[in-house]
Amino acid sequence: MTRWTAALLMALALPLLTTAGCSEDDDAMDDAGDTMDASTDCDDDEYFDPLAAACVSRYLDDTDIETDTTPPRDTATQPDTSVAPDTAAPDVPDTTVEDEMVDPACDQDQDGSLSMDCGGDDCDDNDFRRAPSRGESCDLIDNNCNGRNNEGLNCTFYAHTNDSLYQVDPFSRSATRVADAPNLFDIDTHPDGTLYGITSTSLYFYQEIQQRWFEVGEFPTIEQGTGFAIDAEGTAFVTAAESVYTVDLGTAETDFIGNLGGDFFSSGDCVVNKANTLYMTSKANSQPDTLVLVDRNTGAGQAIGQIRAGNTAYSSIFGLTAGWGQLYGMNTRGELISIDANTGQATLIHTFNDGQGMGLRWYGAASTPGR
Ligand SMILES: [Ca+2]
Ligand SMILES: [Ca+2]
Ligand SMILES: [Ca+2]
Ligand SMILES: [Ca+2]
Repeated sequence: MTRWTAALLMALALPLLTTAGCSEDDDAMDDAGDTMDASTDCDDDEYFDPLAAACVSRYLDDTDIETDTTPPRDTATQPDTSVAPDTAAPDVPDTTVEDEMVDPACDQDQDGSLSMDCGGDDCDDNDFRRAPSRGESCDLIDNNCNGRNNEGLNCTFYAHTNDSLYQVDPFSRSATRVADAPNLFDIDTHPDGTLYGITSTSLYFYQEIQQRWFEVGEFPTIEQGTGFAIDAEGTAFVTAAESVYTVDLGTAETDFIGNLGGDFFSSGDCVVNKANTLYMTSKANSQPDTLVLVDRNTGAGQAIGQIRAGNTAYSSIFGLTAGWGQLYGMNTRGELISIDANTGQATLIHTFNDGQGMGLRWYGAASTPGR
């Protein structure tokens, strides 16, 4: 580069640099001057907006207000969530306070629910088995105080006539026919829920889904088997005339246990209750049915008492069943009775008719799986 060339370039560059620097400084100074001037000039209810380089009202206009209404929706949602726990929380301490300050006269059955007179919701303050906090169970009372009894529960056992299988509800006193029955003498329920039945010659089981009976096998040795019961371990017993047998539910093979002894003669049925005790009904000539305790190991019988209610004696009790801690009997006159297992004392619950004025001829009954 020659000295001349360098001098020329300097001459060209200097004005450019000077021009650029001078113009920026001038603008900045102008802006600063404008700002100071404008802010000074704004009214009291205005402020100076440097971006718009103008005075702007300090108050929101309509557009601003509309935009600002959006956030409250969030604010509205948030309080809701926080309110819920707040409302729930006071309930707990309130109850505790009530419990602590309960007047004994307001909870006479001491089930924790106050009587209606005291502003509580105990539908029966004289019965601790009834309170809104109770679960419903199969019996004659509305346990949970909702005005309905045994709702949502299956409170039935199976019973049969010579040709039909029924589900019997001893609480609502109803019998619903569910299937045919192959001339059964008696039935009972295995702890696994399977229903078995015997005829004079064979063992059957009931397939609930198909509503059909299937034969397991023929009895090789039993004659006149009339009573049939299955205990809590699944051992099946047959009472036949003066003898007691066990039956293999898989093959229908039988084993002789022993004779009943005395004057006992199987009149229709045997049953095993919740305590795994074996009972049967026995009939002597022209006598009412007697409840008999049977020794499961020897077959020996022991009389408990005649099955009667005062002067009324019950006979032809072909169905004995245990359910909900109670022994029931059913006979050929359509009668359903409850039986006291300690005395034989009976109470008539209901007489079922066949729809033509005659009693349903009950031939057998099965215990509930839970007894
Ligand atoms: Ca109470
Ligand atoms: Ca109560
Ligand atoms: Ca109820
Ligand atoms: Ca109930």
